[in-house]
Amino acid sequence: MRTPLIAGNWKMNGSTALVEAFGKVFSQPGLPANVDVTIHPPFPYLEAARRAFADTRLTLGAQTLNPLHSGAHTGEVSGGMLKELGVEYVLIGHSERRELYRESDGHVYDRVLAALNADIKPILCVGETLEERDAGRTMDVVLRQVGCVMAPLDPVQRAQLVVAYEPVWAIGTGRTATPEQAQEVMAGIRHHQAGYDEELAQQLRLLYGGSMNAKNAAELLAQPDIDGGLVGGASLKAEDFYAICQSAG
Ligand code: G2H
Repeated sequence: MRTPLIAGNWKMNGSTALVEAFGKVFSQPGLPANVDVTIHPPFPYLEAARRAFADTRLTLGAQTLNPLHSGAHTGEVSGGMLKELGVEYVLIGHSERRELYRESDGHVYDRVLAALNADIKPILCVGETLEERDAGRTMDVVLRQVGCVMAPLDPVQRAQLVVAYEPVWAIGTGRTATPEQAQEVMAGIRHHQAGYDEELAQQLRLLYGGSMNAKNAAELLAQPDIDGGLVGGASLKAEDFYAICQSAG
């Protein structure tokens, strides 16, 4: 009943040639009918991606946005600008932004609201560090990160959100959470959301992220509470990413 979503997060990687390669590979038939796919290139490639993906099932995503509408904020990009380019999803609260750019839970919430106000679906990224996992604090951390965003939203807003669980220790390390570890946390997130609204909790799409690749995707995606993936390194090769999307059907 939940449509799987596979999101490719290019981070600060990519080129016009990579955009074109994705356009070509994804114009082949063979993608399962019930899978949504979004690519999150760096901002400068969004316009080229819009053109290259026009005849494919690929939709456009961004990696962040500024919470404000416009103004004197050199280097920043607003939700309205992304919407004008055709962006449908935006990553918010990725651990790299939380850590490297000091984005707090409050900043994350402001960005989620800005995305919703621009009619862009936020993909809220959450996850614990290895230290937090070893201290038995995984669920406390993850539910705090989800709860502080979800709680103030109304049901219409909550229905727009996607949540990506990305254990920080699995990001870009080649060390993937086991399907059981990922399932346990994601079932916990869904159970927590059911406390607000059972129906919305059943509709909420939960993605796994952290060294997902063409080899381990099928096993992760077979878990009952994993509805898709947020893929970094393995989204930089069109054929590998296509294979991941195929295993989501
Ligand atoms: C986690 C993920 C994509 P990777 O950051 O968001 O990256 O698949 O390289 O671990």
